[in-house]
Amino acid sequence: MKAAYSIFILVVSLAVFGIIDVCNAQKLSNNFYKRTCPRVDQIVKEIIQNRIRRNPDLGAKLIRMQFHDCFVRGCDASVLLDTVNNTRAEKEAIPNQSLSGFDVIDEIKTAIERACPRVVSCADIIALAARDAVSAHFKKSLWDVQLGRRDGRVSLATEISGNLPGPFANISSLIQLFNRKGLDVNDLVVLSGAHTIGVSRCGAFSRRLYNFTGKGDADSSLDRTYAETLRKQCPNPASPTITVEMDPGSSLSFENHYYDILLQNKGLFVSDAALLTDRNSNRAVIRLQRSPSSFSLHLQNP
Ligand code: HEM
Ligand SMILES: *[C@@H]1O[C@H](CO)[C@@H](O)[C@H](O)[C@H]1NC(C)=O
Ligand SMILES: *[C@@H]1O[C@H](CO)[C@@H](O)[C@H](O)[C@H]1NC(C)=O
Ligand SMILES: *[C@@H]1O[C@H](CO)[C@@H](O)[C@H](O)[C@H]1NC(C)=O
Ligand SMILES: CC(=O)N[C@H]1CO[C@H](CO)[C@@H](O)[C@@H]1O
Repeated sequence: MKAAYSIFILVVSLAVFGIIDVCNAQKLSNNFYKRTCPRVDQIVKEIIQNRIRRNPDLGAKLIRMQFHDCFVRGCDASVLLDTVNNTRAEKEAIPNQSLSGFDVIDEIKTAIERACPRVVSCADIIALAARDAVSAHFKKSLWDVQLGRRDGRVSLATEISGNLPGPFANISSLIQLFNRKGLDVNDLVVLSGAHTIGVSRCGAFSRRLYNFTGKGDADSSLDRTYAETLRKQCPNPASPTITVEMDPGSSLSFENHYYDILLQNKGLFVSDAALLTDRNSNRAVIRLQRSPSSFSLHLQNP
């Protein structure tokens, strides 16, 4: 139950802190568009519901997009901008090559512009769409989204590094990068719980399977049986087009199962496994794992 609430509160804090601290100190509110675009919530919800039927994995795509947006220049939709004048945009950077869902945001933006032109920011649309897509398999919204983010005009591929952690990040650099956004160790552990949904390409972790220290070995912090399974799924280190579920068998359900996996040494990335290597983050993992009722059960029977 605690896990449910923490995930709930902290996913929101990602959205909120991103703008208050990093962006333009604009105050967010629950009724930001009450007069100027009262149907904004409804428009987003309808389009997401339509899309989810064809793409049940849309929640994973959009919450990851929000994470990438918020960690570079605050939650300002800079992740959506295209390259102009040969200055490569965030989209072009390697971590973004596996982002998707841009067409969904475009569809929503088009519908909203028709209803209330030039009022609603793309950053708010990303936040609402991510919430609604993750919540789609539940009977109600999993968290509140406050609105009022303003869009930026700058997007630089060079700003990914130093802001977004990579899958081989150790615990000290994870803590440092999150700290820079006003997020603490507990926030790091809770937000990493988003890896309970979605997939990863082999390339983001296969070094752990084949040649971790340069001696043709596997990462000893990874469960050996699980490593064997992963080698079968990713038969060569690059396997660029193959993806695997990050929370096997449960990658469409948003609950605290990620922490079970972590404690069995089956976290997929070095950055997942790293959460066990620090006293405070380890404690947070155990606390979240012990939560008796799963996220979804709790929310369906409040
Ligand atoms: C703590 C640092 C984090 C690292 C190092 C990290 C890294 C990654 C990587 C490497 C992938 C796979 C991408 C690929 O296939 O190439 C991934 C996927 C994903 N990440 Fe993270 N991530 C982090 C935190 C987060 C956070 C805070 C969220 C959201 C709140 C998030 C949500 C997701 C989701 C949902 C996916 C699956 C996307 C899909 O199915 O397409 N991650 N992450
Ligand atoms: C791109 O370059 C053109 C021509 O040099 C210039 O007029 C325009 O302002 C530039 N656009 C941006 C976004 O920098
Ligand atoms: C963690 O990673 C950072 C950045 O790659 C590196 O500078 C640092 O030495 C690493 N820390 C440990 C304890 O391995
Ligand atoms: C493993 O890594 C080492 C050091 O980087 C390299 O010399 C070696 O060729 C690699 N082995 C394989 C099988 O790729
Ligand atoms: C979604 C997206 O824009 N992906 C881009 C990521 O970067 C590569 C390489 O620069 C582009 O080809 C992709 O289009």
